Amino acid sequence: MAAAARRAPTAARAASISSSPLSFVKYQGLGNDFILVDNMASPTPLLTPEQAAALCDRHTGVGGDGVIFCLPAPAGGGADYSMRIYNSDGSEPEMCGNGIRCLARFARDAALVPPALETHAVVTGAGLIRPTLMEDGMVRVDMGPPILEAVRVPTALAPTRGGAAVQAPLEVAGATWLMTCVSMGNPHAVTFGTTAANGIDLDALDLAQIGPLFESHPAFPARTNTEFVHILSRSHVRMAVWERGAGATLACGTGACATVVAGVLEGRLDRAVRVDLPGGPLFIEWEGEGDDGTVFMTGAAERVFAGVA
Ligand code: ZDP
Repeated sequence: MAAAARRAPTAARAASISSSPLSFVKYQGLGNDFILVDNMASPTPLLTPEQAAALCDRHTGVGGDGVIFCLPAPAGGGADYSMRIYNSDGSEPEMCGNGIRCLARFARDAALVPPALETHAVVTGAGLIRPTLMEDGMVRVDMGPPILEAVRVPTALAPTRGGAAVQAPLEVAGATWLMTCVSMGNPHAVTFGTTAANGIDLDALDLAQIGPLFESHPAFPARTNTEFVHILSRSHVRMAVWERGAGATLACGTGACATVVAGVLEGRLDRAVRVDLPGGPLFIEWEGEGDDGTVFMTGAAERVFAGVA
């Protein structure tokens, strides 16, 4: 499967996005928006990373935070389909939480799976992930357990607890931030701020200025998604995200999962938490009592429009 978020070549803003007409459907989950492509006839994405980046451009393309391809599952593995995604800069992440909710809706809407199938088994760069289409239109996803071992996140920050980097200090923009590093298949660095207090004043945070300093910090060899969190209670937080390869987005599903895992590890949060993102709420539950429980994410996913590029 895909290598971890390969750095994309500079996206060519091509006048023509592909040589032959490409049908797509636009979906969004909490304002995290994606261009979905039925790629079931081929194991290779129908677009190059450069073409995907051009489609994602909000001025000269369709507009989106990424392009998601619904590809055939490997034969004999029992999965229903595979997911690959390119970020809006053309880099390829392993997983995408909001995206997989959109993909499950797309697979049903486009009749790529039997209509009665509620839980889909999806092959991703982070292994087999299982979204369930709920009767109320929400999608609940079994995201699997988090990866906490610092070298596997990956982060070069020195582990502070077992193999994990929990409240590990990191110098950025003249301040010492306390970072907890979690992989949900893709890398996340979660911070509740520079002290043990109740998190960050998100209204005062200059995300566009500070986000890239975390994303490309040498402490994160595969770059990182960064979550900035304000605590409202042990079961309710606000979170802002700077995404690897996509910048400030309205929501990040894997980031919301990573935030709750980090909050539990730091002793700040319970294991069932509402995460308010700029685009709306996600509901996260970390099962069990130890570090190896599965994370469940529940949230919306909606079809916006279909088109041909
Ligand atoms: O890891 C990355 O490079 C992310 N930008 C991938 C996208 C994550 C996403 N926002 C999510 O919801 O998990 C789609």
